[in-house]
Amino acid sequence: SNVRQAILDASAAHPAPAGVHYTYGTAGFRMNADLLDPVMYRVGLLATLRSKALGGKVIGVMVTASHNPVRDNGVKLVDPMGEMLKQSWEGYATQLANAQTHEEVADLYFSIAQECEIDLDQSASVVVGRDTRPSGEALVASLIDGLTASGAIVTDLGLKTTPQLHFVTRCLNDPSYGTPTEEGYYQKISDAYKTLVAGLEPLKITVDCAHGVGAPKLRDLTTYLGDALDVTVVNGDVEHGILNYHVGADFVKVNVKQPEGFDLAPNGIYCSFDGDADRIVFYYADEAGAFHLLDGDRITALVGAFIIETVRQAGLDLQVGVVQTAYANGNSTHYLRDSLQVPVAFTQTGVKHLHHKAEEYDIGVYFEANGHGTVIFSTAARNTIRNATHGDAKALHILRSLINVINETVGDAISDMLVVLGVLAHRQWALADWDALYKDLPSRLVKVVVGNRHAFKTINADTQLEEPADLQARIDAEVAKVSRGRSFVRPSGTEDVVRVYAEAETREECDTLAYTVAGLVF
Ligand code: 16G
Ligand code: ZN
Repeated sequence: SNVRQAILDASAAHPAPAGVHYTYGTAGFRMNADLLDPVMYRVGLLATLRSKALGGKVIGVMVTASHNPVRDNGVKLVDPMGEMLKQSWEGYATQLANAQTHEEVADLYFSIAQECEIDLDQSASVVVGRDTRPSGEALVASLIDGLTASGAIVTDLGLKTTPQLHFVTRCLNDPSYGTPTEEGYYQKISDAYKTLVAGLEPLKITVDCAHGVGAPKLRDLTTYLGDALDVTVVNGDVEHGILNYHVGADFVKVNVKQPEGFDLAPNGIYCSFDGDADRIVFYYADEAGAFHLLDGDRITALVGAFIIETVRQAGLDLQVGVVQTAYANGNSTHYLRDSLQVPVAFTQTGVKHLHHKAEEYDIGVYFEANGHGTVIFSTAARNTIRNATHGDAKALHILRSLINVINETVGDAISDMLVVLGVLAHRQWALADWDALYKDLPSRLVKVVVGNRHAFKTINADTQLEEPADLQARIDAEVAKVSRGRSFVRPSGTEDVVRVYAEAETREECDTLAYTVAGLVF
């Protein structure tokens, strides 16, 4: 057919390197940018198929490698409501990426269509965004080659944060969510923030943008926010190849220290985004100059507690629940469950798992410890909040504005920043007050390089190992030796390592546990 010939012809310009195996994992495809050209072309073909499979709904494609170094890049697909690509399609992505010849690429295009009973005459529509990586433009061009060869209507949005791309994708398919443009995004969340904090003292924040796309986008947002918030953007050099270098949310969370590039004034409000602005962590220095990190667990505690209280004040009968992963500090779970009496569920690591679980509540709050997360409202909850006629007017006002500050499609550093600041403004809290909600148990995360990380199989939301046999029993024996001990081992989904996590009552016990378990794994 003509389409087959077009796919073959265009594929010839995107030859695959020999001996590289590609995997569509939790973060899509992600690796050294030099290896990604053929992958981009083929992802273009798959995005067309995905759109056709869903009756022509708009699919999103984001080109980014998030917090990875600037030499890397990556790509992931976004389903119509702004959620991650349906899991059963990840296998097709991997198959296409690993096809050895152009013939095989074309064959797969048609065999996937057949397997999924896709009407190839159906139109297809795809929106594309990218972060600031220098490799991004050429990779997007290759992606568009694939989209064009397979006949999709393409909208190239250029530079976007990952959450902006999710937002626009959602709005294109669901106009009730907002106007499907970057301006529509700024307008919606800035209007909502202004309403949320109306009459309160405006806050001041300094934001480390990891030398990434968050910098220009946050500057754009500030023009919409006016006097409602005083924002200083730092680490916004997107020109010199220093993306994520000693800066950004991942650097701060992993090293538990401030990013380079600026000083912390005592008791100021600071936060760091990651390279594509879908993660955020907060921090401050106290009077003595000591650094205090407020990570995703703290955001869960702050936002979860505030929402629960406000729902109760509003007199609404809505179930608020929290979702965490095994990496959540034990004392954050303790605080949520025992002090706040909130149901806490656990899932495997990876946003799609948390998001899915959060959908089981009327209002679901989820943040990974690394700072990726959001709050989602069921349709029923949304209607209840919108239509309530009795109940405390102020509490209802807060909930109605909060819904629109939140980007429900995915964790969003810009939107999460406003949510946190909105809560702090209402509580009239400094970061030290937030920090005082509970005290973290000492914890340690260790990477272990092993022969074959796929030999490690986890169960019970990553908290236990099923394989290698016997290893879990030996870990349990070590955990039993320390007070309030907890430790688990899981293979990384993004690096060729096994991760060991440990926590315990004291720093010494925690470190002993971490290194002993790492020794068992090695
Ligand atoms: C990916 C996940 C993130 C998770 C991380 C774990 C998404 C969008 N991102 O970045 O949620 O925390 O992987 O990495 O799902 P690891 O498997 O290397 O520990
Ligand atoms: Zn990211």
